[in-house]
Amino acid sequence: MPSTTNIAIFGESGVGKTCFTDMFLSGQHFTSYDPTVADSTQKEILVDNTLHRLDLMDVSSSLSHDPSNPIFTNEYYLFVLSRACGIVLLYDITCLKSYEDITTRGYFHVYLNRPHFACGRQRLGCVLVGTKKDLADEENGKREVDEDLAREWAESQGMACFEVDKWMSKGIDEVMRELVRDIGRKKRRDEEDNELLMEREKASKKSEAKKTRKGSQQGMFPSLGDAFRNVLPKSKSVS
Ligand SMILES: Nc1nc2c(ncn2[C@@H]2O[C@H](COP(=O)(O)OP(=O)(O)OP(=O)(O)O)[C@@H](O)[C@H]2O)c(=O)[nH]1
Ligand SMILES: [Mg+2]
Repeated sequence: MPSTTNIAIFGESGVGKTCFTDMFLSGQHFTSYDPTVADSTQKEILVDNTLHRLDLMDVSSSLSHDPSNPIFTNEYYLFVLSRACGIVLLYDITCLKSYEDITTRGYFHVYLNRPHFACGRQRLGCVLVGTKKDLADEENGKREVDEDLAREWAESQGMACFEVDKWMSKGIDEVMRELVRDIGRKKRRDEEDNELLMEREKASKKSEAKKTRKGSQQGMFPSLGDAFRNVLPKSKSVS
């Protein structure tokens, strides 16, 4: 049985987090949602011949709350971050503000809360996803976020980006597959960093031990000269 990977879905209020989550979990977006069909937050998905079980947390709160009482510091948000290995950053293609919020404040606060990441992780898997592609594709479409703008930002942060709508079951599955791959990459980078850190610690302990051995070979009181210099009376200066 595959182990469970927790995924958080972040985004402004109304961008389509619940529709996205429900389409992935049950193949239906919530306007036709039947709670008796999909009562689980988990789904198994095949990624590069390996089965993964994903548990989705639909974080249904606005990112633009009062800054004096930001969601990012509330207990629920920290709880979500302490469980998640991957994050879907959602914005609405027809709402520039939702894009700006998630790619600046939203993303920034995720990284500000690094100490709360799951299992001491330094990196989380991430994907950027624009929703409501159907509205942008319509004649006289309502697109406010240029696809290239989103792609450039995502590339600059080392993540993939997608555009979907709430009917795109396969497209949403593909988003989640890419996220699983990114989680794997980030995990490997964390492990490499940890190995490097351990090697450095080992090397510095070794060189400390070498110094101590050298000191004891030079004599018991190698720094007595300095100590005496401070104790001995200074020669009087001739005025
Ligand atoms: N046309 C279109 N409408 C969408 C799409 N995704 C979501 N919507 C609509 O956008 C509205 C908000 O969708 P939700 O999934 O409830 O958004 P949310 O992010 O969960 O909202 P909160 O829970 O309030 O934060 C609903 O009326 C959806 O039907 C989409 O891809 N295309
Ligand atoms: Mg919702």
